[in-house]
Amino acid sequence: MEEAPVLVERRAGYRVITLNRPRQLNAFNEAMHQELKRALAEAEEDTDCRALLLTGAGRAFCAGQDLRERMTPDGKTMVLGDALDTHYNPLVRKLRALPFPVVAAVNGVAAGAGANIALACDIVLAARSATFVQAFAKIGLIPDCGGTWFLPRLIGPARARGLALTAEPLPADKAEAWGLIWKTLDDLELMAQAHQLCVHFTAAPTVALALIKRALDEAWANDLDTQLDLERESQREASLSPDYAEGMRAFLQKRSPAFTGRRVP
Ligand code: T3D
Repeated sequence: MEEAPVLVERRAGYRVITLNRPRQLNAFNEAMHQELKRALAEAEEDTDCRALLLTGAGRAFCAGQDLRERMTPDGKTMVLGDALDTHYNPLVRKLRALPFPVVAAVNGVAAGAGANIALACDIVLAARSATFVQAFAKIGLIPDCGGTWFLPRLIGPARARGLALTAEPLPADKAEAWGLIWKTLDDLELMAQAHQLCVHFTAAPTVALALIKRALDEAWANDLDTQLDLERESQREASLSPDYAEGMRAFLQKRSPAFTGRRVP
C-alpha cells in the first residue's frame, strides 16, 4: 500500500505538514493535491492552530507537478489551464489567506510549482544544500503558482527573468542574499529552527499577524493613499482584539504579554 502523500502532525498550537512522496521528490500527484487541500482546511478551521510548518520528506522539498501524471497512456500531453484552476491556484490563495503565519522549511530541492509554493509561504527558511529551480522552461511551460508575480517583486525584474528564462538552479545562500527567502540555515539546524519559529508564533498576537499578512499582500497593488486607508481599517480591527488589550496591559505592567491569539473578540 502506498504511504500517505501528506503527513500532518499536531503540535501544541501549530501543525506540521510534510509532503511525503520522497521517491518522486515529493512531486504533486492527484492524491497529494487532495490531501494537502484537506490538511490546510483542517488547520484553518482549528482555532487553536496559530502557525503552520510546511516541509518535505527525504532529500527534496517538492519537485512540482508529478510529470508522469501529465502524459496520457498513449503518450500525449494534456492542456493545463484547468489543473491550475482546480489545484494550484486555490492552494496558493489558501496559503496566503490562512489566518496565521505559514513557515516553509525547504529541506532540499524546490523545483517548478514546488519552488513557488515555498515562495507563497510567509517565511521561507532553507537548508544550505537546498536549491530553488524555476524548472518550467525546461519542459516548455511558464512559471505558475504565482512565480511570475512573486519573483519580480521579491528579487527584481532582471533576476526574475534570469531564473525563469534559464531555469538555472539558485542555491539557498544566494536566494537569501537576493532577498528571495528569509534565511538559510545549516542543514542539521533547519528543522529545529523552523519548529522554534512556529513555537514563537504560538505565543504571538495571531489576529494582528493575520492582518499584517493581508496588509503586506495588498500593498503590492495599492497606491499609498489606498494603503493608508487599509492600515487604518486593519489597525481598527487589531485594536479590537483581546491581544491588543493584553499587549498594552503587559507593557504598562512591565511583564511579558500572554497572547491568546483568539480570532474573534
Ligand atoms: O501540470 C500542471 O498541473 C501544471 C502545473 C505545473 C507545475 C509544475 O510544477 S511544472 C514543473 C514540474 N517539475 C519539474 O519540471 C522538475 C522536474 N524534476 C527535475 O528537474 C529534477 O528531478 C530536480 C531538479 C527536481 C532534481 O534533480 P535530481 O538530479 O536531484 O533528481 P532526479 O534524479 O532528477 O529525480 C529523482 C527521482 O524523482 C527520479 O525518479 P527515478 O528515476 O529515481 O524513478 C525523477 O524522475 C523523480 N522526479 C523528479 N521530479 C519529478 C519526478 N517525478 C515526477 N515528476 C516530477 N516533477
